[in-house]
This record gives sequence, structure tokens and C-alpha cells, in this order.
Amino acid sequence: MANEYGAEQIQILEGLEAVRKRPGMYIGSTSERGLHHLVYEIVDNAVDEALAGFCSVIDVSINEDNSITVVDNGRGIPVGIHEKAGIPAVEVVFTILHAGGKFGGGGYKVSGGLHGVGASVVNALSEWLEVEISRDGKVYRQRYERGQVVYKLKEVGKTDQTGTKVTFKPDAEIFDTTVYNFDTLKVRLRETAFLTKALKINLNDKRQDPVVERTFHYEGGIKEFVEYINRHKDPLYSKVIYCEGEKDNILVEVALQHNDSFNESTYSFVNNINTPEGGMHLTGFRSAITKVFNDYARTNKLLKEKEDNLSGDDSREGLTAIISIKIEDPQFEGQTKQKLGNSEARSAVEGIVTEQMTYFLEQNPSIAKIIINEAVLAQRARIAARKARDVARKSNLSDSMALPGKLADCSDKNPEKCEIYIVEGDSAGGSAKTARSRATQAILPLRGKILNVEKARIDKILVNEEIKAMITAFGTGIHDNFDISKLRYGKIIIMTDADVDGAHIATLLLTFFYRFMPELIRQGHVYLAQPPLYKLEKNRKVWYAYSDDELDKILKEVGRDTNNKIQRYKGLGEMDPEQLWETTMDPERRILLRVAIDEENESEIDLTFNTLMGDKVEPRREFIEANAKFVKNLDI
Ligand code: 28F
Repeated sequence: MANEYGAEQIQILEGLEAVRKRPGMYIGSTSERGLHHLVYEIVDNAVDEALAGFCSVIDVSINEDNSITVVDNGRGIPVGIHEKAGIPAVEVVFTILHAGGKFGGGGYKVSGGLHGVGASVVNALSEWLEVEISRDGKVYRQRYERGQVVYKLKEVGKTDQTGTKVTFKPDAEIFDTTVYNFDTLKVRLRETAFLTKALKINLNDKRQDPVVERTFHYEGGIKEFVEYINRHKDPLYSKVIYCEGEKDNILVEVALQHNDSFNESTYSFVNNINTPEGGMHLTGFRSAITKVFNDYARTNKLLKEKEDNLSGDDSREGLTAIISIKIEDPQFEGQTKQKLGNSEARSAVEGIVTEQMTYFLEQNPSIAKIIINEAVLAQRARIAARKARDVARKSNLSDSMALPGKLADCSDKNPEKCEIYIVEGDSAGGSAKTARSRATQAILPLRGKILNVEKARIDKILVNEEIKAMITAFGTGIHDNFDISKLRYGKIIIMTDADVDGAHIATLLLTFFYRFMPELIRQGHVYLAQPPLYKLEKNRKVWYAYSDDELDKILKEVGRDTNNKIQRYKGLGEMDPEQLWETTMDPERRILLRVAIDEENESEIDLTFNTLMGDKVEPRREFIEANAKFVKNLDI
């Protein structure tokens, strides 16, 4: 048989070659993150089949060789010859770039990973991929290697089931690592299950003996998601409030419940994709609840006539909420293209939440009273904090922006060049002030442990000296008033001792940043300094080691003998200014860890802080034993 390439095939090869040449363009990166994206792309296709109403179970397995198998019980990808392409539809799905929803009849592709590029990209980036389809009583199979067809679609058996099974092995030529992380998949698949009511997702790790298996199945959907997020907190009332509706062809679902903490944990999703930067759907939600709470408070005299309206921050104190919308043509804006721009989404969410929340409060007056009273308390605390600040300001006779006395500021005024070191303790602060490069490095020493913002209300937080000092030094303001353009330093560097106390202080600081100015972290301005653990001296030469492994390596090079003088640093205070400069502050030589939010799993970060910093001791112990994941080593 002649095996000539037609125009179609050439186009296909060029398309998939482009994916292999520039994988980052299609899946974001070739790091561990990109590796996991492959799974989400395939799972998302199965989720689409579930959203279309034809699939109820998805099985995901990590196989022994780190290949992945995804099985659904949907209709099975069509196998008939695709009219335009002249090949089976399934081959179109796996070999033509962006084949996604464009070929489908009717419905639209709603779910989809960050890049929503589909099965052909996974195929192009896999050493091999096999698809098996059960449909019309038959089982069909096709295999590809690095995106290229190995054999034509063939019938391999009979069946009375329907569905699609895909197995792929990520290409080690493409990815930095090809080892899957069970927990990463677990968190994401659990989230997908919460967002897709009644869909059952099984996850198996076949690399373990016995096989590790988890099932995610939530009849209550995002209602159960809210309960899950609040599971280590104390809710103010037992019901989860739920609103659902459709407007302008946009499906809207909202679930919320207040807890006795002072923080907001709201997560928004568009077509099952997390939108950490929010956008129109989030804006619509926020204006709706602020308005509904104020209206209810006024009508029922829970706010006195002369009292101010509740602010957005007041109405969201202790709020846990999920906003999930499905929209046909989502437009993403902003730097990272993660902010929903469709203005019709705003009015859809605002309209539905306003109507249904108003009704809910009227029907549940005792819950309404709890919510509004809490918001009124938050408002009073906020006003008290403002008054306290005003008094402090007047007694100081200086303007509101007066920089804190302990701050040794830098002379350069260009924020991009400037950095601020937040230093544990006055003595290390003193060394850092001596050591620093005055033009661009500012030093703010902190005394002892800083306030745990996870356990205090805003009025207590804003009178805390250390917190006040940081807020004024950074210049950005907090919460609703946060303005990144006012940031006075491009890098905010936490410098604490390399011991348990130091780690605790760093966590307290990160908690404060995450709760009050999360954009600082999101936009990559927050860093952890890495002081060395050891100093090794030999024959008047000096080495610094930042870990035990590194010390071992150095010792291997220089030889283990009696001329070695090894010093273990117990704290920054043991270093003289010159050593501190050389090892930890000199931009040419230091190591900085940039703090990042794993946006894929943001609801877990929230849990991380709550678990580490909240009141309940048991979950905290478990967590410390299990992992420590909110800091990523990106910038060395
Ligand atoms: C393990 C991953 O990918 N499941 C899928 C379907 C079902 C249909 C479909 C998919 C047809 C031509 C685009 C079936 N019957 N699991 C999956 N299940 N795709 S992907 O159609 C795709 C279109 O090209 C399907 C009738 N209509 C659609």
C-alpha cells in the first residue's frame, strides 16, 4: 500500500513538531508542573464528557513505570472517519493541534487545564500513548510514539461497555523529571471532584505495594468543598449557604459559610479552572454580598442609622466561599492571563447571589443575625484600629507615612533597585545595618516573635508595633487598600536564624503577608535569605556550607583532617557583619529563595497556614510531620 503523505498529514507533523520544539508554550513549562499538566489535560477531556452528562466515573492510575492511565465510562471518542480530515475522529483528537472543542457538534468545551490545549499536546510530549475506545459493542485501539501514528485504529475485541482509556508515558527527552507526585495529583483531582458534583474520581498509585487508592466523590459539590476548607475551623452556623442559577448562558454556583477566624478564604473558578487573580465573577460576588448584608442590616436595624455601611472587608471577615461559573467564551486578562474579563460574568454572579442571598437571609433570620453581628464587630474593630492610628499619628506630630524608627532605610528611591531585609532580633539587625549596602538595602529589625495574625482581630493586629512598622515601610497598604504601585522595595527578604524559632518567625511573617498583602507573594517580591549553617576554615582559607550535604561535599574536596576548623552557626548573631555580608546579603554571592504560591493548589495553602497557625493542635502536629510545601525553591 502506498504510504504517501497528503497535505493533512504534513500539517499534522508540523503541528506536533512545533509542540515538541516549544513545549513551554503549550503546557507552561517542562518542570514537574508541566509533567502533571499532562494528566490534567487528559482528565479534563473526561470531565467534559461528565459535564455533558455521559460519564460518572474517572479512574486515574500512576503505573509502575510512571506512565499514566486515565479511564472514563463516557460514550467513547467517536471512531468514524472525520469528514474534513479523512481519518478517524479519535486520530484527529490525538494528532491535530487544538482539535479540542472545535470539531464537536453542539456543546462546548468547558473544562480544561491552564492552557486548555488537549490530547494532541499530551500525545506529542509522550514517548508513547495508547488510546482504547469501547463503543458500539467493540473495542478499538491506536498507538502513537512522540505524536506519530504507530498503527491505524484497529478493532481489538468486543464489549458491552462504553468509554475511553488513555495510557501515556511522558517523554524523558522533554521533561526535567518524569516521576509523578501522588499528593499533587490527589489535591488537584479532589478539587476537580468538588467542582463536578456527583462525579467519582479514583486515583491509584501502582508504584506502591500494596497499591495506594483514593476516591473522591462529592454529591454536594462545592458545598462539600466549603465544608472541607472549614474542617479545621469552627463555623459560626452549621449550614453551608448555596446559590445556583443561570443567566446569559452563564452557569453560576456559589457556596459559603463563615467561621470564627478573621480571614477570608475565597476561591473562584471558571470552567473548573482556578482563577487566583479573580476577575469579573469575583467582583460580582463581592459587591452582591456587601450590598445584601448592608440592606439586611439596615432593614432589620442591626446597624444604627448613624453608623457607617459595612465595608467589603467587614462583610468577608471569617468567610469561606467558592464561586464556580461555567461560561462559553472565557476571556482571561492581566499579566498572567488568569483574571476573568467577561463583564457579563459580573452581572450574572451579582444578580444570582443578590437574589438568592437576600432570600436566604429572610428565611434564616438566626443565621442572618450571626453573620451581620460578626460583620458589625469587624467594622467596629476596623474603626477602633483607625482611631488608634489617628491618635498615634497626632501624638507623633508627624505625617501618616512617617517611616518606623527602627528602619534603616536605603538612600536609593527606585523601588526596583531596593530591597528590605526583615531581620530577626536587634543584634542580628545591628550586624545587618553595618554590613548592608546602604544605597539599595534597607534593614528592619523585628523584636522577638511577631503577632500571629491567624489568631487576632484587625484592631489588635494594626496596633502591633512590628506589623505597623512593616506596613509603613512597604508603603502598599493592606487588603482592599493594597496598591502594588506604592511598593517601596522590589525585594522583601526575610532573614531569620536557621533553626526552629527562625522557621517559626518566617512562617508568621509569611502568614501576615499572605493574609494582608497576598499580591506581594503572587508577584514574586517575597524572599527567604539563606544564612549558612557551617563555616569551615583550613590553612587560612574559608568555606561556607548551607546544608549538611554541602559540608560533606566540601570536606571531601579539602580532605578530612585535624587542620579543619568547623564552626556551626547557631544564629545570625554569631556572624560578624563582614561574614553576614559575604554569606547572606551580598547580591553577588547570597542564595535567596523566592516564595511562591502554588496556584494550582491554592485552597491547600490556605489550609497550610490555618493548620500551622490556628488553634487546633492535632492537625498542626500532623502537618509538620507530613510536609512543608508553600515555599518553592525557584531563585538561586
Ligand atoms: C481518558 C480520557 O478523553 N474522554 C472523551 C469523549 C466523547 C466524545 C468526544 C471525547 C468528536 C470528534 C471531537 C462521543 N460521542 N477521556 C476522554 N470522551 N470526545 S473525549 O467527542 C469529541 C469530538 O472530535 C463524544 C458523541 N460526541 C462526543
